[in-house]
Amino acid sequence: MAEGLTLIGYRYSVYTRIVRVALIEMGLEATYHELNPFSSAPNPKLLEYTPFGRVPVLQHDGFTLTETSAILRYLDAVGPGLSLVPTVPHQMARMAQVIAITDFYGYVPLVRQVFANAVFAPMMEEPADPIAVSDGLKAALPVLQSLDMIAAEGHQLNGIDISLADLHLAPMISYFAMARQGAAMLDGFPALQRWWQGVADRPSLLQTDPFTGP
Ligand SMILES: N[C@@H](CCC(=O)N[C@@H](CS)C(=O)NCC(=O)O)C(=O)O
Repeated sequence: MAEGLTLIGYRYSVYTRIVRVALIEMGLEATYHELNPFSSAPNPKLLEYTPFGRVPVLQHDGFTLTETSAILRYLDAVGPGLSLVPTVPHQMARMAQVIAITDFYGYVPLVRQVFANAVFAPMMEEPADPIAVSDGLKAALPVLQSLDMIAAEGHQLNGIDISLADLHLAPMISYFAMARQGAAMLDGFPALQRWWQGVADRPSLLQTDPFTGP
C-alpha cells in the first residue's frame, strides 16, 4: 500500500475527480487538500506547486506530480492491485488514444463550454454563455464520434476490462451528460452510451460526485 499520498484538488474540478476515482478503484487513500484554481487572481498557494496554477497536484514522499494522466500512471505503479494499464498492444494503444482524445479534444467542449454554461453556472446562479454551449456541442460531436468508434470496436470502453481510459473519460462524460443537450447527443452514440450506462453507477463515480457525494 502506498502510504502518505496527498492530493491537492478542487471539489468541482473534473480532473481532480479523475484522480479521486482512480484512488478508489486502485484501493488507495490520500489526504485531501482543497484549493480553488479558478479564483480571479492566480492562487499563490497553487503556484508554489505548479506554475500552471491548475489542479490536481499529487504529493508522495517529497515527490510532487501534476498532469492527471501522469498521476494515474504513477498511482497505477505504486498501488497494491493489478495494473489498470493493459499489456495487449491494441488495448494499450487505444487506452492512450482515449486519454489523449479526452484531454486534447474533449475537456474544453464537454466540460468548460457545455457543462460549465448549461449546468454549473445556472446551478450557482452565475452568468452563463449560450454561445459557448452551442460552440461546445459542435466541438463535442467529433469527440463522441471517435469515442463511439472505439467503444464499438471493443478493445477499450467495452464495459468489461476497466483501464485508465475508463477512469479518465467517465468524469468528463458524467458532467457532459448532466446537460440536457449533452445527454441527448450521447443518445446518438449507442456504443459509447452503452459503455457509459455500464460505468455510471460504479461506486468510485457515485462517491466522487461533487453534487451528491460526501
Ligand atoms: N492538463 C492538466 C489539466 C488540469 C486542469 O485543467 N485543471 C482545471 C480544473 S478541472 C484547472 O485547474 N483549471 C484552472 C484554470 O483553468 O485556471 C491535467 O491533466 O491535470
